[in-house]
Amino acid sequence: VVFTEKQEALVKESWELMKLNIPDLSLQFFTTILEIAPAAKGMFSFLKDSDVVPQNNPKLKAHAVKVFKMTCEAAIQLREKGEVVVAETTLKNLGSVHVKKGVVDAHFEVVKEALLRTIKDAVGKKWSEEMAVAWAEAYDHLAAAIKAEMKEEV
Ligand code: HEM
Ligand code: ISQ
Repeated sequence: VVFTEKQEALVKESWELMKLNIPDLSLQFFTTILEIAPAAKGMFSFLKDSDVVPQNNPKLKAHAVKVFKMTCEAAIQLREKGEVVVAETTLKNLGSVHVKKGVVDAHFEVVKEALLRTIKDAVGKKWSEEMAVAWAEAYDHLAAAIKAEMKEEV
């Protein structure tokens, strides 16, 4: 894969802007996932006892931030070595959690779309198609690693 310095810079630059507003962005990210795929509601423990998205759930925020951060790290790795390598223990855990929750491959497209919309809102005027492509590429590689691990799980 050819992932350029420019692409890495676009991802890092937008992540720096996103960090300024983590509470709102993590909620927006999660809400957008459920807007695109309402059926996914049942998979998340944050929604166990309610129909509405909790406004201040530390676990929701922590998981959302991990998705942002891991995608950003994937971009850096793609630039540095042309591939995404997730630490073995992290990958094992993610594979097992996602299989247990009933996540399937198609859900990864939903999360990607929600991620890209969240980034677009977060960066405002700084948004570009090129920025979206860079995030999408990094995400696809990270998602591929998790999906492969999920297949090992069974
Ligand atoms: C949990 C990351 C894709 C649904 C998690 C956790 C992380 C994470 C870090 C917490 C794991 C733990 O509890 O130890 C990611 C990343 C993804 C991804 C980096 C893609 C690159 C997806 C997709 C879905 C999904 C596609 C399906 C819509 C869930 C659910 C949980 C979870 C249901 C459990 C949340 C809970 O109830 O505690 N994910 N995820 N994830 N993820 Fe993902
Ligand atoms: C877990 N996995 C993927 C995306 C998420 C978004 C918000 C909260 C938890 C998540």
